[in-house]
Formats: sequence, C-alpha cells, structure tokens
Amino acid sequence: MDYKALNATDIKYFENFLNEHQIITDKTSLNKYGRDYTEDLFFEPSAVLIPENVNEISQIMKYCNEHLIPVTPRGSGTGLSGGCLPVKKGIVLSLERFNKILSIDTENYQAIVEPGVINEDLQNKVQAFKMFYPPDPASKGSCTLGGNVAHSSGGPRCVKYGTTRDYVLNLEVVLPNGEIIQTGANVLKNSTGYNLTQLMVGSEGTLGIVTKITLKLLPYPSFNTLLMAAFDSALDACRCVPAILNAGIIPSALEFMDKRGVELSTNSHQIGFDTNQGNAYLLIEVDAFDADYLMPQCEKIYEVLEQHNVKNILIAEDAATKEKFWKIRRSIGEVVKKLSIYKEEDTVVTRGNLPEIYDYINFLSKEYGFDCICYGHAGDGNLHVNILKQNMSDEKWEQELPKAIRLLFEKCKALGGTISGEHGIGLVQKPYLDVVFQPIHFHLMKGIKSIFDPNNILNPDKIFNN
Ligand code: 2HG
Ligand code: ZN
Repeated sequence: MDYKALNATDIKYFENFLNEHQIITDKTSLNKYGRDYTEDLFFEPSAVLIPENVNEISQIMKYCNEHLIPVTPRGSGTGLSGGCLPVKKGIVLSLERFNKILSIDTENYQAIVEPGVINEDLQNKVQAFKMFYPPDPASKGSCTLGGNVAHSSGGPRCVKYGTTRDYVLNLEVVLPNGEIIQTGANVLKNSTGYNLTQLMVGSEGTLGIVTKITLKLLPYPSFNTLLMAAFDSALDACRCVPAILNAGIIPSALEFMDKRGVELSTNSHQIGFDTNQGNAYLLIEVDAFDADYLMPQCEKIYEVLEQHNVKNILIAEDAATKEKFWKIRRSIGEVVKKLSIYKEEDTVVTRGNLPEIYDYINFLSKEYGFDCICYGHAGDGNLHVNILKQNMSDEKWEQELPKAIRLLFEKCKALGGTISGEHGIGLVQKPYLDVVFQPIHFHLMKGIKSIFDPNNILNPDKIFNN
C-alpha cells in the first residue's frame, strides 16, 4: 500500500475543525505518542490529532481514508505488543479526551463510558453504588477501557469473573470510512446476526475506532481474604492451581510469582516482605457477599496447599496487608522492565499444563542462555515470561532468541494453548502467528480486515502484514 505522507494541506484541513491544542506536530510532543510499554520500540508519527467528539473522529477518518493517510488509534499507551505504535507514520489519533463516564445504570447494572476512561476510575465509581466491574489489568491505574476493549484485556480477577470481552454489550464505532455505527444493543443476551460487538473486541484498533462502550456490571462482593502461599518448588505451586479449582473453589484471583519477581518487586518498592520464604508464590484471593463464606473457602484451599508441600501461608485480612501483597504482584511487570531491555511473552495453556510450560521455559532458558522472570494469572493458565536482554549480544538477541520464542509458542500450542492470553499480537508477536494459524485463518482474517478497511489505513500492519 502506498500511503500518502502527511503535508501542510492536510494539517490545514484538520485546522478547519480542530483547535491548536488538538493538533500536535512538534517533535518533542510527538515523542511520547511514538512509544508504548513494549520493549524499547519507537515510531514517530507525523502528527497527533486529539478529537473531542465522535463527529470530529468521523471527519478525520473520512479524510484520511480518501487521502490514504494511515491512522493509529491510541488510549494511554500501556500496551505490551506494540498495538498503538504508528509503524507506517501518519497520524496517531489519541482518545485521551474521550474520558467521560456517560452513565451508570443501577437498575440494569450497566455503565456507558468513553474509551479514554481509566479502568480503575470506573471500578471506583461503580463501587460507590455497590457495583463491580471486574476486569483489572495490572495497569488498571493507567490503562484505558478503550485499550482494554482493543485487547480484551485480562487481569487477576478474570479467573472467576472473565475478561473484558465478557462485559462488553455494545459499542459505538467509527469505521475507517468515517461511518458511525452501533455494533449491538444494550442487552445481556443477543443472538441477532453475526456478533459485530465481539468481533471488535480484541481487534486491536484495526477494524474501527471505539467511541462509546456499554459495559455489564455485577453486584460488588464486599468481603475478601488474600493468601500468600510460599513454595520451595515452583512446580508444586503450579500443580496447586487445577487442584484448587477441583476442590470446588473458584478464587477471585490465583496468581503465580517466581522468587526473582517477588524479590525485585519488594526491593524496588521497599516492601517489608521476607522473600526467603520460598522459590515460588501463589497469591490467592477469595471473595463473598457474606463474610461467613470466606473461611470455609480458605480451609479448602489450605488443604490443597498442604497436599502440595506448601512451606508457608500468610493470610492478609486487613487492608494494609492486602495492599502490600497486591503491590508486590502488580508491580512486577514495571519493575522487571526497568531492569533491562526485555521481551515479554504472554503464554497461555490449559491450567493443568502449567507445570509443563513452566518446566519448558526453564529448559529454554538454560538451552539458549537467557534470563527470564515468570509471573501471571495461573488460574487462567496465563504465564507472563519476561526475557531479559541484560548483557546478551545484539546478534543473539535478534537472531537466536526468536528461535527460542518460537519453540516456546510451539510448546504452548502442543499443550492446548496459544501465544497470547491478554496482551495481544500487535506488532511484536506477528512473526509467531503462524505457529497457531494456518493460511485459511489468515485468509479469513484478512478478508474481514478488507471489508472493514478496504484502503488499509487503520492501524496497518498490526496482527498480520496487510
Ligand atoms: C500483569 O499481569 C500484566 O502483570 C503484565 O499483564 C504487565 O508485564 C507487565 O508489564
Ligand atoms: Zn497479566
């Protein structure tokens, strides 16, 4: 595709309906819009446009579609697969001013929000009405709901409550040609034609720009207890995961952390926690609407932990200890990334295969001589593997390591899994998509892309090369 480079005439056109604060072209300001949380990647856009309403987005898309100018939508840039990087230059269309919670419906348990609303802001707002929006990415304090929809983002509470996808009822979307559509209806059940709402969820900003999101809410489970279980063997910790579910307990969180991750996180934030309790940890939360239902769940979990050689179990019942344990888990990603250039793999297998994938990660680490830190949503079988470059040679980092990553993904597939549980494919996982998809899959997905975006101007070359 021969895209047109942005020029002064284009900027003049946008100045007809956008004010000076909504058009960014100076290099210093452009810088942040060329990065996200993926490795050390940078792609400078030609300009950033910051629309304030859906009609402005529609006008931008109509013009860019006619003039073959690539447009990359962006929430808050916390993505981990390069999904919002303007790899074909052009325009970054920032949704930062679409930051309003438009309605909270306490009768129908729904919220209508704009895509730039921060995940945790919605969680806190609805909790005041004793309602619950469960999907809680580690970056919930900074990621936007639009970005969560783009990736069907997950987080610790998905093991019990499901991912973003399970809460999206309807979307307002601007298509690449500028048309504005509603994809569904604000109802809990919908079997009316192909599910365009669910097709948009996880499409990583390649099919349309989401401008309104209708979300399902739940009643808020007011009581919870948090356990931190320490193990000598990481495999014992992994083996506990299916056993807890088989004991009839669905924890509201079931997270795995290896020792290095816990050490890094506690040291970096000076958190008082004895990291010599074990080589691996499970962070397990149980919740309930009635406090009396917490201890029976914990007792069953203790039994399972003891059957799997747990070394120590810490119980957090007070808010401060809960906050401390969650800070240890939720900070690992950001702390690890400060340590070294890294590649983050978002492996996902059936949870019974966690021991095997964990074992294989360690085999590859020794075979290819790389250092990695593992943590993640064990309850979902979703293990994040942060591979650290440290003093690895560029040649090895660029030539050898991809071979190890491909083997890791082939193992995931062999274990009934796939190559991304929640971070998406974006730019950096594209080279590995053929591990899990055959030509027919690419044919179908590219067919869908060509229907929505025949000129291929919206977030081009993400997920697969167009
Ligand atoms: C998490 O579960 C996030 O911690 C990953 O999905 C965050 O690795 C990160 O930066
Ligand atoms: Zn995660």
